[in-house]
Amino acid sequence: MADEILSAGAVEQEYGAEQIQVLEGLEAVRKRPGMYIGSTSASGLHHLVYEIVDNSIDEALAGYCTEITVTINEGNTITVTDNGRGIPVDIQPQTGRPALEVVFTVLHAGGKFGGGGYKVSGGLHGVGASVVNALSEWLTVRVYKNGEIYEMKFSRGHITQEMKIVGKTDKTGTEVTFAPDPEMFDTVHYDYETLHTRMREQAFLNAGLRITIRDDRAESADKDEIQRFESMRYEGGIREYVTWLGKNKTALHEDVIYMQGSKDDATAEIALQYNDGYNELLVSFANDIHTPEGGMHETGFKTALTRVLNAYGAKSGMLKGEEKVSGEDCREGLTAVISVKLTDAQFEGQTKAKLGNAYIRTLTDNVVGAKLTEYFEEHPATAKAILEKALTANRAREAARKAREAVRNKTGLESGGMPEKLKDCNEKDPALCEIYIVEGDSAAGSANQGRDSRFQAVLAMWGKMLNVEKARADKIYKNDKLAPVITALGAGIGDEFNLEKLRYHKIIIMADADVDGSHIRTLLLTFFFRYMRPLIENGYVYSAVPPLYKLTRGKTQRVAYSDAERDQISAEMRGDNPNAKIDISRYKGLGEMNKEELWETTMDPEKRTLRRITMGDAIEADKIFSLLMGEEVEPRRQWIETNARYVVNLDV
Ligand code: TSJ
Repeated sequence: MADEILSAGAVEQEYGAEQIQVLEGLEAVRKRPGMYIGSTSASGLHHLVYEIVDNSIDEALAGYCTEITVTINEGNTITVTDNGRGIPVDIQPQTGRPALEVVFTVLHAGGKFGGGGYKVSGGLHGVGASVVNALSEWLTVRVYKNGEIYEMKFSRGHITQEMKIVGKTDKTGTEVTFAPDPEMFDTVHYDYETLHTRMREQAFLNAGLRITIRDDRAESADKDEIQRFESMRYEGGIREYVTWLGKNKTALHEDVIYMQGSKDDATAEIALQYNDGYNELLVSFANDIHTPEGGMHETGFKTALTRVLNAYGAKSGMLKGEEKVSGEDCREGLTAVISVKLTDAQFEGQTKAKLGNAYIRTLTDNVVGAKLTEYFEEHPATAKAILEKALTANRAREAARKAREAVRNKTGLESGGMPEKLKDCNEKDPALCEIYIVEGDSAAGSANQGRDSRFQAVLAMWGKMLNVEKARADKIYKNDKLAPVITALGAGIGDEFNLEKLRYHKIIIMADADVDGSHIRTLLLTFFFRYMRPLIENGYVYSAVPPLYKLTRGKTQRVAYSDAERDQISAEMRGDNPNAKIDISRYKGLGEMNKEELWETTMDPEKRTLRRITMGDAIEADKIFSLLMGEEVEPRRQWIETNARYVVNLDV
């Protein structure tokens, strides 16, 4: 056990006081990993990669690194390389140890989790190498520098090979490979798409930096639906990010509007474009860290945007007398990315994902105030189109409010009447309650019978898919497919959404692994993303993971959730008997499972797997949804073609 290795008794004979302190630091990481990486679930596992990559991005920000490569190796180890200067290897006067060793063995304050303190580099983050080291079964670092290749190895934070020269080189850079410790994490399986999404985001935020991601695992080689290699470099930075986010939407004006400004050490960059839809997509970052809870940079942006549009309206005569457009009106159909950089970022809020520095509000407000006014003066056609849209939004909002009131009164939602298709649970404490949202009556029937009705509710979804792309709030309240979801969850939608009224803290989408299932997931995620975003931000939404195969040998039955697992279990069941007959059948859909099977494989909290939906997933769903519902025929055709092949693959 790791904790035995780290016990004080064992180290005292070998190390001096300083080293004991070092080990106690890393022991603290292993005792409370959640404090350092958020959690020990899949999210924490992926966080290890981000901590390492952040160091390379710092090197890029310092102007010395142009390329970063992230590789998922066979066995779910990760290699990160860059072509920077290489971590310093000289002996530090304070510690008498090589700087490289200190980077990996001393727990640094600062970064996202502590306040101030020592920083490895002049960069903005990247202090987590020792945390990753402590949580790795093993870690190897190679530094290419001074014509030499230096190498050092560790296991669970302990040095297993002192720094030594292992060869010559004419390159410079750093290469780190680590194996996440299975003793520390619920899972050590890396998800390519999760890393891909994050790396793409980082490539957008650091214009010109090339980030390559590769998946070298054998398990993904025979599945051609998995993209195994992607090299990303965006010369246009966040301008291109906005173009990419709005790819499947119809833009209201051709050019992305880009604004930038700085004061002292702080900089603010904003890129935006309007589309003809009704939704707002505002993505903000502080020091390249996503701030889904917003903060001062978002506040400054919103205030200035509203002010500039109202001023333009008054000046151009498009707004009469006292007429005004509201903040929400001004953000209808807006896609915007805000990226600020500062040296003393304060992260606040529930998930430390909200920027607290007040001077950033002033900076962002000033930049948008000045630059957008100037842009509107130079591009009056664009300004008019945007203001026209805000005015229409203003009128529609009034109408929507009236419609909503009318529907409420008619259906009596406020009296607590629950939808017919909801089979509720007995428990009343939302923190203990789960709701399975299931498409189709047969799957919902099995789920109803299979569930533990003490704490699990089941909502059957039915009815016609509403095009949320082209619908305002009034239509959503009236839609027969979505209204029961709103009622069952109990927290309202849009600006009236109230998390405290939420009736279940686990909202589980249960759908088949086929095109229809993927449609319903996309619809629900898009709906949650647009109208109940705090659900996703707070991690309340999950996707159920039903098994793909049933394996039978005589009276023994087991299930597998992937092709790789199917092969592994089949080998296990066969044991030493190569002639054993193992029957493998593929589950065609949830409706095909009986209630016991469904409970055991997909609903029993002791045995099931749930995938937590991230903001990244939701943004992706939102894009696919726009594509499916949008007017552009060609991308839609392509998506359907790709996914049709996916289905063919599943059926092989
Ligand atoms: F996480 C990590 F520390 F292990 C790590 C650091 C992992 C990876 C993949 C790269 C890096 C890293 C660190 N890349 N580049 C650097 N650069 C420095 O540490 C560095 C180099 C030179 C100087 C200098 O002043 O000469 C200063 C620094 C901080």
